[in-house]
This record gives sequence, structure tokens and C-alpha cells, in this order.
Amino acid sequence: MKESYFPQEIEKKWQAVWEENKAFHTPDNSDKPKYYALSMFPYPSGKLHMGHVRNYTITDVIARFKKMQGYNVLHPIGWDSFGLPAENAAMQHGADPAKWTDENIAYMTKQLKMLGLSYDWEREVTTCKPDYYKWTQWLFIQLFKKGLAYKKEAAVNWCDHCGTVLANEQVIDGKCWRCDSVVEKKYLSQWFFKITDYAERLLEDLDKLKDWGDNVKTMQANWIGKSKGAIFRFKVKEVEGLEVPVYTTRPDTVHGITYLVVAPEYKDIEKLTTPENKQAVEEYRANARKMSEIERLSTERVKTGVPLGTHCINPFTGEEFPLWTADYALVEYGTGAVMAVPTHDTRDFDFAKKYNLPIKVVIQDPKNPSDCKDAAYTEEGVLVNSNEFNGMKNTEAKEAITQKAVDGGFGEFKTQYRLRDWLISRHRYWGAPIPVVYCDKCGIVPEKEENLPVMLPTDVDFSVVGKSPITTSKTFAETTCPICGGKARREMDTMDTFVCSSWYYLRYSDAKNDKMPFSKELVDKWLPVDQYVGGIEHAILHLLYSRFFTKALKDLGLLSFDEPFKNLLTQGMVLKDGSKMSKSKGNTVDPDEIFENYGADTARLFILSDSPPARDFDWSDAGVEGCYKFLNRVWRLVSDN
Ligand code: ANZ
Ligand code: ZN
Repeated sequence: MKESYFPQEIEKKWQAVWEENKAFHTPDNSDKPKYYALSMFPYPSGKLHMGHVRNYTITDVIARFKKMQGYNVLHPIGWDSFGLPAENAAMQHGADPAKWTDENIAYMTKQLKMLGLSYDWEREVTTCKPDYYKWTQWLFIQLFKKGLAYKKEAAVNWCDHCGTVLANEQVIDGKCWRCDSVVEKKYLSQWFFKITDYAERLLEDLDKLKDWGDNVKTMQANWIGKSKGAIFRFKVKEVEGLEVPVYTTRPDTVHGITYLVVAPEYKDIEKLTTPENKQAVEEYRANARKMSEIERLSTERVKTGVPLGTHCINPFTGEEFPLWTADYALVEYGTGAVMAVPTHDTRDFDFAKKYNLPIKVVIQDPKNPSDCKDAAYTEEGVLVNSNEFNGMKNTEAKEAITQKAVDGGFGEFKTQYRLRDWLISRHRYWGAPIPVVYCDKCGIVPEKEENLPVMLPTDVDFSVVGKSPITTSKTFAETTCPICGGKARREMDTMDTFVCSSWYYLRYSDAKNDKMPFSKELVDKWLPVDQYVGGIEHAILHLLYSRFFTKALKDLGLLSFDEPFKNLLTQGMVLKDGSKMSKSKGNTVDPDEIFENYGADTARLFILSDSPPARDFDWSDAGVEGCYKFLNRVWRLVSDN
């Protein structure tokens, strides 16, 4: 044994031995109990950053520990390798996204090996390779056949900077999750996954996830956003046969309605507008279209609106009240129309004040009744001015009033979710092509399974502006219809990369299968993942989508469990000087330099020793130095004896 500690030598030596002996190869057949340790797979951006180092070191330690405890440990790695950066690099430098990606993967693979991670490299998956995206496409077709993938014209989130649509989950506070630009609305025909069919199960099953942090579960629950209330339908006085339905969580306030608001994009708004009001309404709507979601929802902004000129009749009281349009009513939520009760809702109160609309108190605190002249009363109380419901507690009146609407045929009980369907089509090149064709005779037809993968064309021009490079291919669009054999056109959109990452953890169980995405036997053997480790930024996006995929694939009979990740650890961030390491702040530490100067073990030790895995962690050069000295001491202790 050498007298001094030369990590660069000793680490290389053992890494070569591990590689030669396939020390981390995981057999599918073993008498030992299984354990599946998984890190969120990286995007091959070019180089590892310290966040990666922390994530993978934590999982590696768990994997090695479980192995020593006698488990047959699956600890795989792969690449989430479709997506915008490769395409942008191609557009800026004329590089081929495939080549750019391959080079990055090669470099980062070297780094992962240098870090001494105990991966079974034989199970490596790369989402941009045809042997993987073939199965992403195959899964799309199964979802399509089940009615869980569909196409519709919709107002979608548009990021002009990225030149792409975004799923709702990718819009954070009205801004693009990737570049922080303000997101606009656009009307486009797009593909969706029907995640809303699973809203209730996604919510309920959170209870089963005993070893997930409460914060992630709460974030998912809020995102799914279940609320209980009622739908009431109001007849329109001026238009025979037309009704406006509203969704409310406060049926107890129905006798206090003094006006009704529809969203500027409400489908019947033109029928509801009188000729005298037409011009003002048109102008208001044009303005609303130009505004971003973030502006519209801002709580600081004064609420605006215009009257439509028509009226609704309250079926409970016979009272008439005016119809307005205002942009605080959102077209995608509930029915797109709101019954306004200024006395008991703050938003409605501000609006009524501004436009001098009447107010009517219907809930009061019996000990301290308010006339609601200065502010809305939003607490619990007892009903007043509410006919036969007077004197009832408002919490009880909710059900009684809704029941009256049900009996009278003008309403029903309604549970509502905030969750929207997942928009998965992207107008981009570097993604898995959506495997459908359009035939004039047969309509939208999925590609024949034996023709998969629908390959990404390579004869494309990356310098085009304002459209997807895929549209420049001379060979891609034209095809034949899988049903009638006639001429047909291919779908030009590709899938959101979050589709690829929604099932990669399943593929590791059977990474080389070329007959199926995975065999049922192996997927049921290895899954669910026993310990998943990754960033909190995926609390909603990736983790919700993966849970949805697992449930949908279970319903398709492809697997037998309904939650993919038993334990979840969201590791904290790596900070430097108190703020997150980022290129733009110029406070990054390059893992390569640490490996070169101190060796990977120092990096691993330091990143684990300084704070608990879930907490943020402050990088310090003195800390690295300290760990290095410690390892030197350990070395001497062994070599001296
Ligand atoms: C009358 C009412 C009276 C309301 C009251 C609240 C308080 P959550 O809990 O988030 O589900 N609403 C319904 N549809 C809307 C839409 N498309 N755009 C904007 N607001 C909408 O919210 C439900 C409440 O949000 C509903 O209950 C409705 O206002 C409003 F004292 O109805 B409420
Ligand atoms: Zn056809």
C-alpha cells in the first residue's frame, strides 16, 4: 500500500476493476430480495453540476448500503435526452441535435464513472434513441385506443421565447418554467392526455404514499384542487331557451346574487350581448385576449368588466339581475360563469363597489351582524333574506339549498377539480413524433404498431424560423393510411419530453426488450421503486405525470401496481454563498475540478457530511479541504498499520 493518499490513482484503479468484473450488474434472477434505488435521470446538457453530484451520491450510498445488507439492488441510469436545448444548439450553431446529444452523453458518462457510482450500465436507457421512443410511441397508441389521448382546439399556454406551447404544469406563476418569460394564450389544435379522468385516484392514492414528504403531497393535492359545490342553471330573460350554468362552492349564498359574470371567452357570450352593448363588449374582449394570464389574475389589479345588456332570473327568488363579462371569470374553470355575491365574496365586493352594483346580505353572525357596506363578510353564519332557509346555519344550508335546486331541476351537486388535461404536443423537432396519420377518408388513424418507430426525419433544415424544422423534411409528411392504404399525412408535432420521462423507470426493469416496452413479469418484479431521489422542482410535473402513467398502464393490463415510487426523497439544493449555484450568478463549482484536485471520494464525502440530504447545503472550499484531510488521515491510519 502506498504511503500517501493519491485518490486519482486509487479511484481509477478500482473503477476499472468494477467495470471489468461487472460489479454492479443486477441479475433478474436472484434468491435475494429486490431493492430498487433510483435517481431522477439527467438531461444531457453537457456537464454534470453539483446538484447532480449530490443527487446521485445520495442514491448511490443507499444502493451500496442495501447491497451490503443482502439485497439484489437495481440501481440504473439513463438520459432524458429529447428537448429544447439540443434543438436550440442546432439552430444556433448548425449542430445536429443527435450528435450534440451523443457527445454530451459520452462526456457525462465519463463523469458519472469518475464519481464511482454503482450503476448497472447494461440497463442504460436513452429516450431519444429509436429503441426507446418506439415504445413511447407504442404507449401513446395504447392510450389513444383507450380514449386517453385526444386532439382538440384549445386556448393553450404559449412561450414566445421558447417558441413552444407549455402544459399548465410548466407555467409557474404565469411564467415559463424554463426561461421565465411571461406566458401568453394562443388558440391551437393540440394533443392532450386525459389525466383528468384520474384526478380522484391521483388525489386519493396520495394517502398510500406514507414515505413521501408532506410538502410534495400537499403540492399535488393543491394542484389537483378538488372542491365540492353545486351547479345552478339560470334562465336568460331576453333569450328564450338559453341558460347560463354557474359553478359555486357557496350554494348557501344563492339568495344574495346581484349580478352574474361570464368570462370574456365564454362560448355563448355573443348570444348574451344586446346590440347596444355589442361594441363595448367586443372591445373589452379584444383587450382581454391581449393580456397574459398573470396580468388577469393579479390580485393587485383593479377588476374590470362591461355589462352585456341581458339579465338572468334567480330560480330561488324570481329576482332579475344583470349579466356582465369580466376577466376575473376564467373560461377554463367550472362553467366559465360566476354567480356574484358581493356581500360574501371579496372579489365580487370590489367589483360591485366599482360599478355601483347592488348588494344583499344573506349570511350573518347573529351576535355581531354586519351590513357589509364596507367589506364582504366571508365567515360562517346564519342565513337571512333567504326565504325558508332563514335561521339555518350556512354550513347546513349548502346541502339543503342544492337539494332544492336538484328537486326543482335547475341544479345539481358537483365536485370540481382544478387539474386540466395534460397538453402533450409540441411544435418542435427534437422529440418523439406523435405516431398518427391524417387520412381524408379515415380521419385520425394511429400508425400500425409493426411500423413503429415513426422515425424522426434527418433531412431537415434547422435554420427555419417560426415553424418546426420537421416541416421542412421532404420525406416525412407523406405516408399511406394504415386503414385504407390511401394517401395520408403524418402528424408533425412531437411529444412533450415529460411523456418520455413518465415511464423510463419502468423500462429499466427490462431495458433491452424489443417485443414490448417491458415484460409484465419483470416490471412487477422490480417495481415499485423502493427509493426515488430527485429535485423538489418535480413535485408536480414529473411526479404527477408518472403517477398518472402508472395508473393508466395498470388499467391497460401492462402492470399490476398503481403507484410507481414507494419512498421519495427530495434532496435540498447546493448553495454557494447562500444562493443556488447557477451559471447566471457565476457561483458554480465545476465537479471536474474537484475530482482532479481532491478525487471523487472527497466530493462524495463532503456533499453527504455537511447537512441532511433533504436540506439545502452550502458549498465551502474549507469544507472540501477538511474532507480531503480526513480521507488522508484514514489512508495513513490504514497504511501505517
Ligand atoms: C358564489 C360565491 C359566493 C363564491 C361567495 C364564493 C364566495 P374554488 O374554491 O377555487 O373551487 N368561480 C367559479 N367559477 C369561476 C370561474 N370560472 N372563474 C372565476 N371564479 C369562479 O372556487 C370556487 C368559487 O370561485 C365559486 O364559488 C365562484 O364564486 C368562483 F360568497 O360562487 B363562488
Ligand atoms: Zn384512410
